[in-house]
Amino acid sequence: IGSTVLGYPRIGPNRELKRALESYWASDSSEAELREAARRTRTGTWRTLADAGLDSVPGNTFSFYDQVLDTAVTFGAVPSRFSALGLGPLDTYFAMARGTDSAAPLEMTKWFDTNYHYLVPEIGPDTRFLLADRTPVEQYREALELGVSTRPVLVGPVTFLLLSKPAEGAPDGFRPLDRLDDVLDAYAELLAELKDAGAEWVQLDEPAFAADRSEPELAALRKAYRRLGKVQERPRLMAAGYFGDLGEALGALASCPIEALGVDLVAGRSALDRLASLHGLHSKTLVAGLIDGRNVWRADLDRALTTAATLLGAAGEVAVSTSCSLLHVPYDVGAEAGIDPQVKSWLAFAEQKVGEVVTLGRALREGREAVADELARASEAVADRTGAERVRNHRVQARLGSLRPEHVRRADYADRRRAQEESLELPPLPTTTIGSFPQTAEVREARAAARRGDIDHAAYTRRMRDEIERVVRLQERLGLDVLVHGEPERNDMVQYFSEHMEGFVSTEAGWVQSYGSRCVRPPILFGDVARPEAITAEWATYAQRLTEKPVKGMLTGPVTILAWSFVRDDQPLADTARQVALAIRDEVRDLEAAGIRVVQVDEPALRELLPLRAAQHRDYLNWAVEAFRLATSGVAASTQIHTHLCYSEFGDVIDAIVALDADVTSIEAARSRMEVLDDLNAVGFARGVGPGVYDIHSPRVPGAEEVADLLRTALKAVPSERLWVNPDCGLKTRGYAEVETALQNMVSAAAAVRRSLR
Ligand code: THG
Ligand code: ZN
Repeated sequence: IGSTVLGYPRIGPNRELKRALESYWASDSSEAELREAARRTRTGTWRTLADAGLDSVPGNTFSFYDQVLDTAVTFGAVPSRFSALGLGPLDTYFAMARGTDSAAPLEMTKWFDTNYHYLVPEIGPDTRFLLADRTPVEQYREALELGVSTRPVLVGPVTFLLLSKPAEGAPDGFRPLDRLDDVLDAYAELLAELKDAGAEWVQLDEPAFAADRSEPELAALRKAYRRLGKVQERPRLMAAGYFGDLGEALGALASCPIEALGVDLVAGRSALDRLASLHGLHSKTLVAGLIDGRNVWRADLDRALTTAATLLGAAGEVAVSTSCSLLHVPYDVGAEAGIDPQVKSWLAFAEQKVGEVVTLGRALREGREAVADELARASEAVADRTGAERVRNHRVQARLGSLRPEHVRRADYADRRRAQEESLELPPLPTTTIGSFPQTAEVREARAAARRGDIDHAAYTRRMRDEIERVVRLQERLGLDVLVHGEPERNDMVQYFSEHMEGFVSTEAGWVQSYGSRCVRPPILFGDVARPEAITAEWATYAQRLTEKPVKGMLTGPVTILAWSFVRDDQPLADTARQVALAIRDEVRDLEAAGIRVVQVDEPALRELLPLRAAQHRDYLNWAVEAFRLATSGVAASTQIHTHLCYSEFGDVIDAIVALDADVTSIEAARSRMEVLDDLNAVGFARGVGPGVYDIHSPRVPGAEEVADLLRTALKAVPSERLWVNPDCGLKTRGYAEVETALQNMVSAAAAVRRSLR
């Protein structure tokens, strides 16, 4: 294998695939045009990777939407509500991803601890597994025609089943993993066809084993790779685990009759010591994941080589690779004209990381001298970053050094409550929104024009103020109790704050796929974080001057800012979190000083950064909670702190939600019929809570009676003094027509239930 990468971005260097998909979905282009655009992005990737000099080029890394969905479709796991639609293969595939009028899409959820989201296959006792789709074989042939013999990459059979959920109607106790034997038959058939087409290697990804796994699950892993290893005519097999230390799965895989094992030596560096004595590795190729596939820093190639050298005796052959697929980083740092040259010299995106792997591969084969220049330049970049003055802010460091326990403590809740009642004079069941209002074309256009320099600062401010005034008037007309300014000035909640803080740079083209055709542009946090001046006070106070009702200031919390950025790797995440928290703390205090009485600090990504292994949960939750409290405890008892958390699956973080000590927490709940309230009660949560009363992710507008029903359900779990009324999430992605009606219904439902309280 020599040198390789585990996977590559696929949306296109200029998001060509995104455009092609969205145009096809809008019926503005044909299937043939979409397929042609897809073929071009694949060709580009294969050329890039082969020309760069990788010894083994990954194949099948393209996807029209998601690689887990691809796996389900390849092996025939298409639920009948989609196959019954009678659509062609591609439209059936998109129906599973996006739903249709009559068929709800597959559920979408986070891909381990990344910001990528995959579609959850539905597997039942009756799912008929077979080799239903031969895309991996076809793409192997397509690359071969260009002269590249690729190593097709597939989601491994055990991870595939572990990520699936039982289909509706499956009997109690059924687990998708029960179907392992049948799935293995289908994988075996695909392996044989790939062999027949000429493939020498196939990569099977098993990242599920970077998380805690039970003994039966480990047994399933052993069984799977013994079975696949014994397939008569097959390509050589490489099993790859990433996003952490594979723990016991490492030994399980090493004992199986496969030819290579890919390990993540960045997130899973702790496995290093055990590799030397790993039984079974001597007859295998160890694919050492030494280049970080999830972050954007240039590697210390010298250190990586030293690590690789220590492994030479442990395995039959040592190859070098990225720690995981490069799907999680942007294409090319060379496309960035706006990043400060010094910071830019510290960065490596996907293309640059391929170069790093090639250099390591040559060094292993030909000796360090053969790549002396590359190694020297890498060392210089690393040393320059370590020594750079601009990474350090002595004032911030001194401030961190002087933090005391009282900096993370607020007044007693009872006192806060009294002071806030007096200050805010809210009715029972107060109504509010999560913060953002629909982003109209005019608002986007104004932001773009300001960026291009087509309108000056004064004109931009006027346009934003007009929008804020419109949104405030609308909320007054609707009769909401706590208003927001609507956030017209923000693109993405993390991008916006990073652009106004020191210690970050932003990219112009650094898009990373989040799900389907949707991308984000994570900011790069390279140095000590500081906030030179107030960021949001101007907009919030403008809104507050327009109304007697309290206006809620809207901020993003420290954990979410870290989760959705590329973060420096030269100090513990907890330290970086504290710096971001101090910046937010200043912002909260500035809002208070400007007369804002309610401040919301959102932490939608609190669950996202939770480590994959339970043994590390407590440490993470401690610093995450502390960072939130540091950000929010600098204000008077009378200032009401809100927070908002998206997504469900709160189970693992529910104690942390209590520990945040926010006065009011809004949380997703409409789809689970308010069940989250019982969960909160069970852990002694006794603060204000706003369980979302309607699902903003769907265009459906709920009726007032339906919302009132939900509120009555909620009142069984929460006393009226603590219950708030709000949607599930921000309204940014919705249109005004539906938002107005939905909020109107929400407000009248609150009024009706309020009347029945008296
Ligand atoms: N911001 C960031 N990360 C996130 C979210 C976010 N991760 C989790 C979740 N929210 C992911 N959801 C989305 C939803 C919409 C889009 C991206 C991620 C999206 N992106 C635009 C697109 O691809 O067309 C680009 C937006 C832009 O122009 O900046 O619609 O909210 N950081
Ligand atoms: Zn949300």
